[in-house]
Amino acid sequence: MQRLSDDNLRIAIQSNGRLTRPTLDLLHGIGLDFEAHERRLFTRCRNLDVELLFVRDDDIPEYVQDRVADLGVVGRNVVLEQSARVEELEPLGFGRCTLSIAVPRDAPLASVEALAGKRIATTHPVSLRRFLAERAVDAEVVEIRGGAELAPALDIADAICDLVSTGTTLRVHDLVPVIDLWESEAVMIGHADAVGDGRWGPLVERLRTRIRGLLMARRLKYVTLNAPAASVPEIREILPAMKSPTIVPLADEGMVAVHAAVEEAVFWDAMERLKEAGASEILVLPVEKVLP
Ligand code: PRT
Ligand code: ZN
Repeated sequence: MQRLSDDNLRIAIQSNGRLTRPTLDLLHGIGLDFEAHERRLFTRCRNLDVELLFVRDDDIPEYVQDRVADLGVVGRNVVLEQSARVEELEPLGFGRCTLSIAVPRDAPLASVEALAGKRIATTHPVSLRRFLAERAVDAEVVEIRGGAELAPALDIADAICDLVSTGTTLRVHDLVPVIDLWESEAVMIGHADAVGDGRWGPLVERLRTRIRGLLMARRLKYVTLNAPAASVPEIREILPAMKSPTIVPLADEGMVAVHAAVEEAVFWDAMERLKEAGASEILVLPVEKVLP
């Protein structure tokens, strides 16, 4: 495949699949100004020296390894399965799934040892063989192209090894997961030469900082509240702020306003305890971007 030009950093992304929408949202979120046209191979960003290459996800690790693209966004599972020589730069928090071995509900195959001598159908033969070798289990790996969940019913295999996210596919086919091999999520990968000190290093670093800032912002809320100054020590304990909170005196004697960025996970519980500690007018605002 020919490069459009050497004037742009090239990022390979999935053209049409589960990762496409969250990947486009992420790239827009970090400030890349572009339009994604269906059935176009390339698109250029208007505001940065970046171009996007839209391809099948299976091609992305190899394209980055061969420097057809400098960076890529792809499931870690694809990188592992292809043993591609690329660097994993940033976990992206979407496309989460687990590679699991599953068996028919009534099969007594709940342990790794019980798989010895059995047939396991998978589209992830490299990962499965590696796992079985590590555990010294002698099972037959049946390589298939897709639809692993059908293999036991068709008597092609006794078990399957497939990606699971909600678990619905397994349930519908009366299968139960018994062993997890590893977890995966979408990751940004890069070619070592694009990441280092070379021509693109500074731009790659900027993009990575923005990604981290965007992902951190999604986990945070900005909380402002009013409280008696005497309650501040207790409030600081309840609000595990990113850094020290901002505390400003109010016109009312003995009252302060507290501003803090807080992890959303601690949220409702913390709000109720704040009220009990004397806080009032609690405002909770979304955080759009963070540059730590
Ligand atoms: O056309 P192209 O080759 O680009 O796409 P694709 O069809 O190969 O991939 P796609 O779009 O289906 O998935 C892209 C990536 O999404 C994968 O490489 C994973 O990193 C990630 N991902 C996350 C998943 C799943 N969750 C997932 N559940 N990929 C596939 N599945 C399949 C799984 O194989 C099984 O068939 O969904 C089914 C199970 O889903 P649940 O929700 O029923 O458990
Ligand atoms: Zn694919």
